[in-house]
Amino acid sequence: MQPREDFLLKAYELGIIKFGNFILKSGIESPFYVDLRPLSSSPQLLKTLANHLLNLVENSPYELICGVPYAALPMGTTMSLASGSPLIIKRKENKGYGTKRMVEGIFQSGQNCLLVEDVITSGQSLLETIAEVEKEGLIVTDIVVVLDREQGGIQRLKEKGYTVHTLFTINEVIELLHRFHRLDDGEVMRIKNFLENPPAPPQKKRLALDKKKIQHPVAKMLVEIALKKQSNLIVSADVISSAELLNLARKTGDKIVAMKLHIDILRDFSMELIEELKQISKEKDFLLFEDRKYADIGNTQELQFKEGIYRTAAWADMITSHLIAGEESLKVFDNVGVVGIVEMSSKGALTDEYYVGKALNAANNAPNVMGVVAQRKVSDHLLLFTPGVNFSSSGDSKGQQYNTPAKVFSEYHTDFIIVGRGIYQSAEPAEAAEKYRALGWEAYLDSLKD
Ligand code: S5P
Repeated sequence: MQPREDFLLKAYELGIIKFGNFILKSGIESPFYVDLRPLSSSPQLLKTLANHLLNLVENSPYELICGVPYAALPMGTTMSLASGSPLIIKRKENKGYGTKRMVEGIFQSGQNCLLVEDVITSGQSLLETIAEVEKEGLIVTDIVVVLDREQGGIQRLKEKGYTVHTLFTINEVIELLHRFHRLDDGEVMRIKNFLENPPAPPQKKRLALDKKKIQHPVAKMLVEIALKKQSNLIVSADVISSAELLNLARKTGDKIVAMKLHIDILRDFSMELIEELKQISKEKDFLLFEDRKYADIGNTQELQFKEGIYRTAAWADMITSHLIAGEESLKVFDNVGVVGIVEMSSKGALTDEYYVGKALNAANNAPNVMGVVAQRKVSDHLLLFTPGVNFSSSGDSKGQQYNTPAKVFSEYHTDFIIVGRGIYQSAEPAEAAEKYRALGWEAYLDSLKD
């Protein structure tokens, strides 16, 4: 018996592959289930596996090793111990607590990092990990995988130019187990049939917005409007006169879920304007979102929110606030949905990984926070608002940086795009808003397919 075969049979005895009927994460019913985590219970087998994997990549140019969390973490560690190549750790998610980066360990940009994965199916989680690792300036050329379920993942990675080394394919595992009498003919037939004609995953019936564990009543209202209008669009009405503002509200109101305001940039603010705006927002069904970006101690924020000439508390459905003063200071924003500024779109913004983690922590702890402004997916239950969206420009001369709706939906998994100049500076704001709504919604639906 070859050493690989011996390893596989021993691993099988540990329970890394089970046969029967299993519902996979995708909703597909599968006749087998693979879980390599029990391997860690046999240090000897884990060492053997690490040596097999290291043999597969002996000619690869890596300097660092990274296991895709969680199952491949012990494998990566064992490979690191056996080979002497340093390990780096990619966090599964930035949960917001603590101050940790997405990739931990000592490394330099430009170093080549070998990724280790236990099982590859569609390749999606590997692609996400690769993106995170590359974002740190590391180079990924080679990936080593213990088991390929032969469902297109390898192909997807190869198309993107990565070299994938696999220890076993699922067909090979089935054949081996059959040859060594661990599987009978009937079971082999059933499994091969499944592998040759993989069933389509059940249709995703619910939209991502729908699925968010949304608690805040204003967030619920916003999502309801979004689903009704098929729109993820918030127009940023950064105009300086009441006439322009009302005009924009009338022209774009049908297409948007909310109108974002900087009420203090108006030259002719009045409470009458607010009354008219409220009227239009009711007729056209959108929320009023004051982008005040509060950043002070609670007492001052309360005065700024409730007093002064703008009396924001009297009319805004949503407001933005920095989180820099800490969660206690957010309590003053009652009867309104707070959107916390976690990460800014402008070049050189000081909202680095460290800040994002702390800000998210404060956002998570404040019950009146319904969402955050950021340039990436940061939370499962807070809505994500992404400004810096424009089809036709890559930025301005004052530090703003733009992305397209397709990019922010597919890469950041944003919930709402915020578009300012792309709409209000257009010759036809109504048409521009419709374009951002329609293409934005399409990009959003597309982003749910993966
Ligand atoms: O990080 C941020 C946060 C916000 S709220 N970057 C931003 O651009 N914004 C706001 O979004 C900004 O204040 C402006 O009102 C809008 C973007 O406008 P645009 O004209 O650049 O699309």
